Amino acid sequence: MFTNKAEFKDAFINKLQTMCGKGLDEAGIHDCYIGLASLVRDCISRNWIQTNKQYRDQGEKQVYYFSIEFLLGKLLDCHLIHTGLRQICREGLHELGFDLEEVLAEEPDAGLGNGGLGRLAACFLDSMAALSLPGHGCGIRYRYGLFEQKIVNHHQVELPDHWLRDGYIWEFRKADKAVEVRFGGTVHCCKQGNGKLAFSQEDYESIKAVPYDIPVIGYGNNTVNTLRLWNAEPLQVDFDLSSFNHGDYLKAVQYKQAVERICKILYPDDSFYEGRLLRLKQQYFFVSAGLQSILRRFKRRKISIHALPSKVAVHINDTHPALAVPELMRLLLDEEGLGWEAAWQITTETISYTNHTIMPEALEKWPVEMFRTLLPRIYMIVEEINRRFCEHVWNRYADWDKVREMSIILDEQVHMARLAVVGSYSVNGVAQIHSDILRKHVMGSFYNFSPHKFNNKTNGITHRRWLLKANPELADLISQAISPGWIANPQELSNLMRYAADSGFQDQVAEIKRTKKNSLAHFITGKYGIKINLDSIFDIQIKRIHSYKRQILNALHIMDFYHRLKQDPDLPITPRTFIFAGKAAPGYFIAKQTIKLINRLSELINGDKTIRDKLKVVFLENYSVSLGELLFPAADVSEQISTASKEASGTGNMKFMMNGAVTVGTLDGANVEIRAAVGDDNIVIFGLRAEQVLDYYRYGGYNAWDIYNSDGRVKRVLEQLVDGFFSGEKEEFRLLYDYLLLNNDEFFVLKDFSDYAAAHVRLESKYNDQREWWKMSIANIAHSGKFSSDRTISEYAQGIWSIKPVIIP
Ligand code: 26W
Repeated sequence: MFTNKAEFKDAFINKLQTMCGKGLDEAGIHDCYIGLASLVRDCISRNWIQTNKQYRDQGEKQVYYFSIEFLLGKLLDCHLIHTGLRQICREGLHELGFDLEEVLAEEPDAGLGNGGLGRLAACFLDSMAALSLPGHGCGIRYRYGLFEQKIVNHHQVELPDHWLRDGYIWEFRKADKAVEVRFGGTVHCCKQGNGKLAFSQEDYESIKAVPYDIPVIGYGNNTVNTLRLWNAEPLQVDFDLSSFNHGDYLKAVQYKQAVERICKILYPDDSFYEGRLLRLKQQYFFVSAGLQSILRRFKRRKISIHALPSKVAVHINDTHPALAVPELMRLLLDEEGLGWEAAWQITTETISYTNHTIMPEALEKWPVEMFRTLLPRIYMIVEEINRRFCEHVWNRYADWDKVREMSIILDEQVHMARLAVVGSYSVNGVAQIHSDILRKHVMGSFYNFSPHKFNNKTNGITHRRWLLKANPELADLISQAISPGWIANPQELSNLMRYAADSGFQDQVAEIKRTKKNSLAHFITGKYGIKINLDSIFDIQIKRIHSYKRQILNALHIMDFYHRLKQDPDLPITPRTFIFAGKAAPGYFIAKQTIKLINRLSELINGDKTIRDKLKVVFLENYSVSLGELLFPAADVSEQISTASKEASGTGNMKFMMNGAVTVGTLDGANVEIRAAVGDDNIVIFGLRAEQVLDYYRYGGYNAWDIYNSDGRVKRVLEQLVDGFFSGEKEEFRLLYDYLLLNNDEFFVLKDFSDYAAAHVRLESKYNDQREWWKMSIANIAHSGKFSSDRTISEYAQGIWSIKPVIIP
């Protein structure tokens, strides 16, 4: 341990020797990263052990957050902030001739997630540790994270993300805590002496699940929780290859490869369900391993298994870990020897479930045949869960249509959301409007059947990463103004409202925004050679590329904006820089065409000398947590323009708000609550409301051609997709054109266009009154406390999990 700069420098030099075998003069920047990170590791190791011991000794209830994704990003800087070591390290490194920022850049981004759901899981871990709550993550150690995106000739190209190439300093392999996971084979049933049936699986394929633990470090306390990621390995690692005859040798190698495939890649789809066998394997693999290790630890305490729900909560992040329901049943029935009723009671008092999407194409439905072949015993249990559940439904309604509507197994498919709802004691949505839609529409019959299960937990983000780390200048200014109490209690940010109209304070906020815009502009110019006007409005849309998120609406509006400028080069407009970033699922054609459209637009406009610095369009490659940390603080305007009812919550909207950007958005997801928090004057809302959208879907009455024929601006920009406007190639964006018009514009892009354009006019006039603008900006920061994930996690802890803080001495 070190407590001052001199001690730090000694310890650091020592680490370079022991970890890298190098003296100070030979050490490169990566050596410095390894040296610094392993020093931090040493510093927290005592607390990690102490935390586990305290949890064991005190025996309070703990929660396990099961998620197929954890989008962690870089960790070292957060660890330095949380442990309070940052200043000492920064200065110490400086005196040794190194720059902390450069050292931090050496860390690979742990990109083990697609987007919202995975990043939420990471924010939740951070908040649990900060609030001293006994809560841990359980997931998969993917060899390859989400693909790296490059833009080549305007197109997205995917490259593998080999994030583990140089090793990962934060993971600890725990070989002694491995468990066995079984796939396939057949189930045998025999009657025991006591008359009970016993089930055993035979001729199965066995796999070893080895945990890799990553410490999750609390802010300003001694808590170090654990994120446990499972790796799949062959059961007999050290089989002697030479002892196999030729056939067996091949078999052995094939077995090894098949096992290693399980954890090889993160599936890059975040809204289209595809019934892939390997994905089902991944799901069962980590769920089974996670539950086995929880039960093993629980049983060491020698208390009745019936007490499980009072000591353990298992939360499933969407339906990907929903096999937790039948797997916990299996362990209780087959391994613990409980009867069905007792096992069911324990299971349904232990598991809770969050839904993250209402998009029908995202709902997981596994083919029965595949499910039964891969997981024969689990399938039997699901059948029995369903048989009993359908009986209840029948007894209540005596209506076959109701039974069909709610059956977990239907038309040769296993409906995972239904399994999750039936097997959980709590079901929540992630923003008020989303929870309302679940209750009223998507899960209406389940809500009517068991209304007590349903609740809302509006998402949040960790203000430690998204403000303290990403924008230390703003964080310092806030602390000077209202004292640093907001860091422990983010709701105190509301005290900033006292300064919203203070011109001196406004100037300071504006100055910081300019600094952050400047850093981003430098990055863009350095990487893409595009010159950026710092006096322009930085208008940013960063998220996965998806039709419902409507990047196309943004692009069409920019085309219209460009047209107006071309018509009248002296048009009195405030200059704009439109920035996009986001990945498309590799097989998602429309999303990839959208990326191409934006990149074509960028090339055309940025290369147009007549436009000069009035308009720029930038598509940044490879959106990631780290890139987000550069972008959110630099935004003036936050684009949150999904078709109302489609975005469950959104969390980027919160990151922008916390950094003082003003939202232009629809009344969708958490935008609704952002508006309620900041008030109508501090947000720009446009477009159809959710109920209108849902009514159109149900009753019809919308015709995209009507808009096309009546709105000249809409018609012109659509025509430009197919008239050679971009490159002379006429039909270049025919498929986008057809997609919008022939599908009757399923996400109401045309319908919302004119209102969106009007919203941008309102936005511009607000921006032009700079005093008013900075007042709005400050109001957004001041009201962002509600969207800290500390608030969200406190609500989960009290309202769902019933867990309390455990203070680590
Ligand atoms: C089976 C394919 C698949 C994979 C991932 C379907 C659906 C998903 C996720 C549930 C998609 C997702 O990330 N949803 C987002 O969750 C965020 C956190 O709650 C919300 O803020 C976003 O609105 C929601 O789209």
